[in-house]
Amino acid sequence: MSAAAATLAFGLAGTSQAAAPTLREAADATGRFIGTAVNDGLLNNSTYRNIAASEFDSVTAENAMKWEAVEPQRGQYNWAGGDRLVQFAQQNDQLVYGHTLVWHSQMPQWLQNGSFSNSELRTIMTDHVTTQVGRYRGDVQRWDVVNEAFNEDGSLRQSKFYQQLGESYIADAFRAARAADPNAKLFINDYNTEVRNAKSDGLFRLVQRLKSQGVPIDGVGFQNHLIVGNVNGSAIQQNLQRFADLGLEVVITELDIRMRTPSDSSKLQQQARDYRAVADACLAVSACSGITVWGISDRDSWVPDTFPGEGDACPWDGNYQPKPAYHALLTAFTDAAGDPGGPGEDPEDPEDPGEPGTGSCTAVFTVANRWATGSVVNVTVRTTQALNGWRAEFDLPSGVTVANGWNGGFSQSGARVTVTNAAYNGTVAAGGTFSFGFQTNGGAAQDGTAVSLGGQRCAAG
Ligand code: G2I
Repeated sequence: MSAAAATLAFGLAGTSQAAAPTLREAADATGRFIGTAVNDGLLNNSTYRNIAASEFDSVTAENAMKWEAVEPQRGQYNWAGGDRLVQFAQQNDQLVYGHTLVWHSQMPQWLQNGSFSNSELRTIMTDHVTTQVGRYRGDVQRWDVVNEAFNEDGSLRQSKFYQQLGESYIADAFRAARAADPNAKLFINDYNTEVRNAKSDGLFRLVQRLKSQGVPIDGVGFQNHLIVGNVNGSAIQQNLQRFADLGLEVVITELDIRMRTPSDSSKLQQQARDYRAVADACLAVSACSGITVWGISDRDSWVPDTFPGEGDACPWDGNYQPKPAYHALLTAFTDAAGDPGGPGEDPEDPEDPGEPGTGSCTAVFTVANRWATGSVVNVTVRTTQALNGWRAEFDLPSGVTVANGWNGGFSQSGARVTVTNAAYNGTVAAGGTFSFGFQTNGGAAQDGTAVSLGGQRCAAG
């Protein structure tokens, strides 16, 4: 267990007076980062500053590192806002996520309206990337090198760069960034790519092409500007996983979940469940290194300006009070850290469901039905090895118990449920599957819960 996890466990095991962990402590115990977009103009508001410093261990410039802010005149750079962010991060022991180098939006006028030959435009782009990444070499750990390159149908957006340079502008931007800071991780970032659809398929194919061409890309950012009541956690998890399976890091880069305003308690509760679903999706994918929320407070969010009548999308309300969404994020991390089969796992622990990705099994843990105080779950496990009797294990959320089960023998100790084969389904051929199901009391199970087989953690199937 890491020092942070030990601290967290100690904090939780204490009396009810023990201080709750902050988001960053809870995220740290899972090995993930929790970030926020930072609005440069608000850094002199002490409430804002305190929350940004104490609750987050990663910061992204909401606007200060965009091309129009950084290079307002050709070749003349203004680093004031970016430098303030880096200094803030260093004072508070935070990561910096650089946003963004090449984007069709928020380009300076000289670039937007200028006419350049193709080769001149390519040089302008690579010079900008080289200069900005070089400026923050060692200070910025991840960069959104290319932002929002896609149309909704999965084709490449007709930005100035694409129109003049074709798809190769993307590879050139990544190469320039790698040369300027070989240690920074380089991302492509987009919105409406959270689940599998035409746009994320286009992104997936592009990333495959870039990888096959040896272009230095390390990760994919998924913005997650979402709508309350319209969040499908397992679809998000599956989509993150398919990009992770290409050997890439994945990050939730700009999470907010908006609603029609005014809010009410049922919308706020639904929003909390939606935040939790996104966090759980990331936490279920080992290559998902962190989550950044796009703003701290509802009062500072970009949403109402862009979507009139909608808002209240952030984890803190307009008075900087934490909302149910905040507590949902916190609980997602603390539950994951406390789940020995989850991201905070301890491989030395004999009770641990095992290291992920051992390759001997895959499991699909599906919540088929849920209500306030219970759920119905189906689990299917595929094994690569022939089995003569089996034992499957998984953890339920705190307070949730198995009421009754089928196609297996069930026992529960604390959160841990152990299921052994029934008389009729213990023999499974190599490559074959077995299934069981159960009903819960005391709350619902979580879709995609990790399952182990004979002590080996199964990959999500
Ligand atoms: O639109 C939401 C986000 C989508 N993904 C990329 C992000 O970079 C983008 O962030 C938003 C910022 O949150 C806004 O604050 O990007 C907007 C611009 O596309 C930002 O808004 C702009 C305002 O529209 C401008 O009027 C303002 O001058 O911020 C500018 C700088 O303060």
